[in-house]
Amino acid sequence: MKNKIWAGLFLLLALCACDDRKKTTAVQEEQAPVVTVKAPAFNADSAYFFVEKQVRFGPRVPNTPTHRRCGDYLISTLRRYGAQVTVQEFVAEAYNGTRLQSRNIIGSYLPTASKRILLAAHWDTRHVADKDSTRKREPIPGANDGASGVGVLLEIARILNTDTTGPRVGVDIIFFDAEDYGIPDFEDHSKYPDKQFYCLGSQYWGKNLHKPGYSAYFGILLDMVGARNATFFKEGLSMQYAGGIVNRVWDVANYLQFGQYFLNDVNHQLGTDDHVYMNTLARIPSIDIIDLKPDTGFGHYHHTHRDDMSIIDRNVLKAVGQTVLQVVYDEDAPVVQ
Ligand code: AHN
Ligand code: ZN
Repeated sequence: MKNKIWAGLFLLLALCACDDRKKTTAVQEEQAPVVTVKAPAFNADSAYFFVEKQVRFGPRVPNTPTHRRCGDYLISTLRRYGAQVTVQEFVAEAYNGTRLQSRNIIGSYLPTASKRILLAAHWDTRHVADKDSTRKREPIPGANDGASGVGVLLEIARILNTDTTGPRVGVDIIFFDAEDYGIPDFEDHSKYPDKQFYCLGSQYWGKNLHKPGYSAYFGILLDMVGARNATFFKEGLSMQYAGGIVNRVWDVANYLQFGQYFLNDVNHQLGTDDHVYMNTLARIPSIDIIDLKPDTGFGHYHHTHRDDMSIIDRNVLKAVGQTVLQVVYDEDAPVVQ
């Protein structure tokens, strides 16, 4: 009788131990791999071409013919790559009362899919070179500040149009206008009302969504994603609003061996950028991939005439484009309603 009890106890302990081991393996199996489906190759030469093409129009400052022509080019290119295109025309009022004729341009893939990813960049360029030492009142080329994000997203549009098999997730590419018309440094800021004059396009869109009730699973904003030696720190506001998405994107970048650009440190918090309004007005958890330097904030080229094609590096466009494309492809899922 005693023996039986001992045997029973032993068996119970053995079972528990065995069960424990099962739990350990189960936990290991549950850890999702970083990447599940492989995205097609992002072509950096093609992205570079799209950046150069925009720069060749000249500065894309609202109310100028070069701005209008470049906008037309973006609309026709998205259409050529099979997107359903919505153009949001609006008039934004600048700090000095100038009425800015503006257009947000939206290209949608799988427009009826309920699970959607939002990818954004601004396409206008700054009207002044206020951080330069010369010709401060002249507009900048905006190769990185403007054209780079749009160039990466046009290449993603080209790929989505070419790849007929996937991913089964809706993608909306939005080019915001009138992002960079903030009050110049050389102006007396106290003369103007205490209002945010950057990001006028995303503020308009946030209050007037291109489709009523529009939402997305998450959003990724690209801002200055093509300069040589770019450093993408985990930006403070992105971490506050959508830290999980930031970590996800950085994990994929590191998995793809782009860790030299995507640094695993939280550093610098922006005053603002379009992702703020994607979060606060559209209520879509959104992050900003933006070239930030630890102490100075932005790169040496920022809001100067140096922001031209000579600072653009295909390797940086590749790192950002391949990472974002991979993140999108990994959201591939049969849509469960
Ligand atoms: C500020 O400078 C406060 N935010 C603007 C972010 C920006 C400007 N991105 C590109 N140009
Ligand atoms: Zn700018």
